[in-house]
Amino acid sequence: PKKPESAKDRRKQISIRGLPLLENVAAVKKTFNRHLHFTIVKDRNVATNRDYFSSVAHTVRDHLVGRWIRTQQHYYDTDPKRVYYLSLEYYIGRSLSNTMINLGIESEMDEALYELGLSIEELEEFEEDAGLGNGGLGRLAACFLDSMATLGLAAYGYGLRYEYGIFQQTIKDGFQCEEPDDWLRYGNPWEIPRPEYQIPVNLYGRVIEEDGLKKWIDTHIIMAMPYDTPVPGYNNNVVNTLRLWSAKATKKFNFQFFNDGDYMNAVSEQSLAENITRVLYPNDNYQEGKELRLKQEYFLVAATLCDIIRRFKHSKFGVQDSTRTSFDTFPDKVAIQLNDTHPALTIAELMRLFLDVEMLSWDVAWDITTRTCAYTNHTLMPEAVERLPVSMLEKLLPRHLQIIYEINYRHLQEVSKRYPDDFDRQRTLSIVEEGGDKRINMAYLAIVGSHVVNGVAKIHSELLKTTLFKAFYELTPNKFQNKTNGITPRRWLVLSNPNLSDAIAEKINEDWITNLDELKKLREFVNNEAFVRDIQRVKQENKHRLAEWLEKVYHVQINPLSIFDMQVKRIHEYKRQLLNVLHIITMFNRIRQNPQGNYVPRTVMIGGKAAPGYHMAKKIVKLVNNVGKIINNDPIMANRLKVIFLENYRVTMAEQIIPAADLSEQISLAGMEASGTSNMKFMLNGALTICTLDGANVEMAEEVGNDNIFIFGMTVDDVEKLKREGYCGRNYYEKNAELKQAIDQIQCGFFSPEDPALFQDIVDSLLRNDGDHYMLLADYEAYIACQERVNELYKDPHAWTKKCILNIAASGKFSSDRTIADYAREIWNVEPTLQALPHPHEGRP
Ligand code: IMP
Ligand code: B1N
Repeated sequence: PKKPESAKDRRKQISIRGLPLLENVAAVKKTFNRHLHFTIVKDRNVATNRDYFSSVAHTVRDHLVGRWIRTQQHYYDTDPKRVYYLSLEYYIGRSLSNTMINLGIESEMDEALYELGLSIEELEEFEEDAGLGNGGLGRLAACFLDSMATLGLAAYGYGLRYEYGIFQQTIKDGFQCEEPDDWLRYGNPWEIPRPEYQIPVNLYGRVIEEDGLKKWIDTHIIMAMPYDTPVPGYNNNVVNTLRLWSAKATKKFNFQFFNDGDYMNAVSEQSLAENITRVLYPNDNYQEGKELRLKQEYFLVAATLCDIIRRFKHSKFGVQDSTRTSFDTFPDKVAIQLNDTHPALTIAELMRLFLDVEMLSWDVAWDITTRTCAYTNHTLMPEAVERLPVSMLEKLLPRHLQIIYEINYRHLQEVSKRYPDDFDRQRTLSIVEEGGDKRINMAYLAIVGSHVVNGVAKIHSELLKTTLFKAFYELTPNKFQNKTNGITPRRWLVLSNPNLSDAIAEKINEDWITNLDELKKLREFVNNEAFVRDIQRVKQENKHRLAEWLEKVYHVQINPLSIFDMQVKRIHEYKRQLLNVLHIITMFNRIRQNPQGNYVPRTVMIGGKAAPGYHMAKKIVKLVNNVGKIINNDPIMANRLKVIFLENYRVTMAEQIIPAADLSEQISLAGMEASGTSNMKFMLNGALTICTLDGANVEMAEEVGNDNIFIFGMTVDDVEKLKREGYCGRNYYEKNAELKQAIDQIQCGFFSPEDPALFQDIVDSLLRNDGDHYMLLADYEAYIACQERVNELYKDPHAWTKKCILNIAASGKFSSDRTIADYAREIWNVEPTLQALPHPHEGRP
């Protein structure tokens, strides 16, 4: 096989970026040097690569500024309906390459740096990931920002500026350790602080009534300081804003101490208030129910709504003072999308502002609120549903609790009109859950307070209607919609896989970058031998590059001709990384049993973070590492089987590894994964998928055809049936000798000789009567058989690559542009457009 070329050579031959314009190259060099001098304040004798990175980032940022100001000015002039995406998470990753691509200045930057003797690839490595998210939900928000800007929507992302993002995972002796993600240590060139637009947020206090008006008094005040990050659209001169709030103590904070003259104490206590945005909660699909988390959620909601209302009032043709006094048009000018229930206090806070501040009547306020808000559900997992203790709300947000009670009272009145005397139904539909400790079901609040509720894949949206939200669906069927998730092809193809992008562009030009359905045209070339070879070559180069990197980092020799088999996602029992491990152990045992046999070689890569408090997930990490250690050091396995645990999996690593994948593992128990989005990234990058019929896998199969995807195991209906009949893991264990052997090895310490009982709890979770909620063992046999089908196909590289091409060609549906266009038309009532704004140097229209 061909050796990979140097990074520089590769970049030079990339055609999708076009040729650099010489005068632009000269300008870039000048700007770069100016920033090194005036912004970074270093000369080239002492400047380090990190300084060069900062200088490059500032140079690129300069290209955003004119467009950013112009775009915002344009919104101010034309006063379109604004779309507000509210999310506790934005999993952005790096911004340098993405910005250059969207602005179309990659080749110029490249050439200029080359002429300066620098390599942009090396410098890129100095950018920290903005890891303000846990996994799919946060990354989805980031893809949506890109698509909203690309589709010309007057959209704003609102979130929190965590000082520490998702922890850095290190593996010590096979165990996961967590280290703080101090991502702002060297500054963040993309953010602009806006201290002049700080907003006060209230917490605690009590409610009094005065002249028939409710007043929330004696509150603690914390300031919300906005930091703005530009969000460029692709090739359209649009730059939207992501506004992230940071908690700041007020001058008057702890004024008890100030009054007592205890100045030192007063100042040092300020940091307590600032804890609100200190750190991202590292849980995926799990709600912890901590007070600090509730503070984070309210802090985002309160600051954001204040900003939204300020912008609504003040919009209208060049007048500085408030011009809108009536809120009648609010739902025509404002759409608020709630990314899960995390910002669902929006419903209560909007009502509070309308009732107590703007003095609207309940009915008017409620009508405006529900027509403005829409809620996206991302999970059916019961442990992820936010149910807030009433006691906590009472203490932190007493006025909001009153309002929620009133919302529930009126809602239940409607319910009892619909279903007189059906008290059971009234209880199921209540936002307030009675019982031991009273709780507010935030999902129910979000449904009642929204005009649309959506799931994130077809099967998930159907399940919402028949399970979690059944009663609400029956009450208001028209509220329920589906919006199948998507990913941005800019980051997940153009940026991460330039060679594949080029190979595609060579055949069908570049329209697919903003219209991913165009990829369908590749079907024409599936019998074009030169094209098949091209696609094969690109994949092989990507694999070679990854193999070199893996060998360097993990000191394991990788067979670049083996199947690169990847499962990268948060470690969670429902995602069934353990099923993958059982397959690995089965392969291992087969090879040991018959070392002479002919095996299709595999390199299995598993990566992902376990929530720090999730015991079983951490054990799974340890198991993968231990299994890898035994296998990778067994000479009999040689170049036939290797197992790598990818340490500290994150957005940047995803970009690096996904283009080299042959096989994508999407093996959750049917009905558990709401959508999944890494499945889409692999498909777009020419990997084949082995999957259950869960989440968006179902629609991937629909798009590509069942012959071109490896489906195995129970369907949602099968799972239901088995649950009813009674699942017993032990039965499968007793009946299947290979399965039994694998589990026995885990149990007896084969993979943990230093501590034979180490994995007892894993084995228990699989075999105990009330264990294995995710029914791994029921799918084991089908999974192993399906993996054998994978091997068979891999033996025929030509047939394999054709299926890869058909997968790429069928992945158009999974562009987040399609997702956002659907949200725009079916929820927000705004029209997407690819029409560019004028270039900032052109005159104003
Ligand atoms: P925002 O959307 O209110 O945060 O404002 C963003 C940008 O829109 C500002 O920085 C201005 O460029 C423009 N803008 C907002 N309000 C006005 C105004 O009253 N007159 C002119 N431009 C405005
Ligand atoms: O959201 C993704 C989906 O593709 C995934 O299937 C889904 O698991 C994921 C509480 C969550 N659902 N719920 C969460 C994250 C953090 C948290 O504190 C729940 N993440 C998902 C995008 O739709």
